[in-house]
Amino acid sequence: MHRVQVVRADITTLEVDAIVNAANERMLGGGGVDGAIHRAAGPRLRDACAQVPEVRPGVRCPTGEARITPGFDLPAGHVIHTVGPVWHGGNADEERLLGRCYSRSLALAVEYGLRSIAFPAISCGVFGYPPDEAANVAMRAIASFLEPGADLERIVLVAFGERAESTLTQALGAFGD
Ligand code: AR6
Repeated sequence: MHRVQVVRADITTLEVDAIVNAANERMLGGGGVDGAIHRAAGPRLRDACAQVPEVRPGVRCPTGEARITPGFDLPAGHVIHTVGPVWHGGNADEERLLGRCYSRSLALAVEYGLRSIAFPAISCGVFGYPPDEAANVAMRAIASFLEPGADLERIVLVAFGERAESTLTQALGAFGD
């Protein structure tokens, strides 16, 4: 896991090939990190999102999947939009769906030839996923993705605050190097 690091930051400031957005299925913006990314990327991001085809009415990106757009005014070249599960107590397939957010986002990054990617704590805000459990899911998904030797050079887990930083650092530490 030497390619994985925890960084305390506002994800919209990071100079990486892609930042991941914790979006919703409509993909037209929202609150939390989604709102911050849309504000920093400028209105062209919403236009690009609107052009992503709907898979069913009102759904551009189903929960557990990912879509990619340019980053426009962001320092990051791309935004990978993924939709985490809403926490319903842990027995509603949340863990599998959250893991898929990470693996699908990483797969898209590799497909586009990207070398660095930064993730926020998907589902850990409005969607209510317990941050310590989510951090372990994230590490497991990343570790199993990296095993086959994917080309990614740098995977950043963004901590938005001190508590998030210690949660993520602890989860990463449990995986060793
Ligand atoms: N940089 C990094 N992390 C951030 C930032 C930032 N600028 N701002 C917030 N976070 P949330 P969710 C952290 O609620 O739970 C939206 O309305 C925040 O502290 O943004 O997946 C969407 O449109 C938290 O740890 O995403 C969806 O409807 C984490 O990002 C819904 O919220 C995720 O919090 C998605 O909910």
